[in-house]
Amino acid sequence: MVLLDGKKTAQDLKEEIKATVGTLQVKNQRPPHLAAILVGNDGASLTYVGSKVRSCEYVGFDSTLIQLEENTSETELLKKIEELNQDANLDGYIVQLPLPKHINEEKILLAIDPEKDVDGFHPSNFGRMALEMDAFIPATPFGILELLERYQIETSGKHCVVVGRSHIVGRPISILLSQKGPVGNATVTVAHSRTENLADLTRNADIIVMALGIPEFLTADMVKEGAVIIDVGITRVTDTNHPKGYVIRGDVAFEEVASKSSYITPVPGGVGPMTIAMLLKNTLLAYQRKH
Ligand code: L34
Repeated sequence: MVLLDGKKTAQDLKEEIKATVGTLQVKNQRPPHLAAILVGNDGASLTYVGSKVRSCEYVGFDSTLIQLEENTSETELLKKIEELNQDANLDGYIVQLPLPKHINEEKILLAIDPEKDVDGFHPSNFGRMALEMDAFIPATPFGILELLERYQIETSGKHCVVVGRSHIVGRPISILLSQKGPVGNATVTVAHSRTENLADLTRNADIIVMALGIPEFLTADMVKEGAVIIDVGITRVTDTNHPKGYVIRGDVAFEEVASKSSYITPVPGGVGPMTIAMLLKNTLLAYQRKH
């Protein structure tokens, strides 16, 4: 079994991005600039956004964190988005999800200028991605492709089962893995909460992408010997023995599945750090498009 070390790969990527930013400095050009809007005080969102801001600083990007109160109105948020759309010194920005219930997520994502949509969540980017046109690819699926590529894992002709159909992970990764390209040409099955006989599907999979959000759902009996396991799940499970009061669990029962797999991502330290590195990559791409 080989561990797909997302933490290390993300660090390699950040070093590469940092080196590119260094060459801009030499040419007296301003660095790329990423902004993040966070509405409310969700603990996990604060961690993820904090990590995004710190990573920007590490690679030499400018970053702006816009923290808005939980009770911010949809109109106020739309106003902020319009400001960011107009800001010529900003290359890209994200609106961290989930948003509070009183805000219509679809309306917000539609308001983001697709040229600055480094999350790739705007329908224009999603559509372009699905049509194999130049587009921002959502950071989590993009990070999975990057991991598979750097570890030289063959996807062509392989049966890949994606468990989960969310707009930000399951759906886009299922499209991307089936497309032509260096990491692609897979035969993809999308499974979800209404799928019957899920274990029959996963037992036949060469590659399994778990993006369900149910801790330790995938067990050893559901996996073929030698399968590649990508765990996108990241749930905080209460644990009073731990100083933070919780532990992080993926969608995979790691110990038992790991011993049967050929490659597997850990949680934490797998797909999560890759998501952050690929957001930086998209921001650099947005910058390079303009320059
Ligand atoms: N707009 N909303 C928007 N864009 C995104 O790309 C995200 N996502 C998801 C949630 N909402 C979003 C993220 O950034 C999930 N996500 C994310 C980012 C980073 C990590 C996990 C999820 C991460 O760094 N995980 C660490 C552990 C962090 C911890 O201690 O909790 C890891 O090693 O997996």
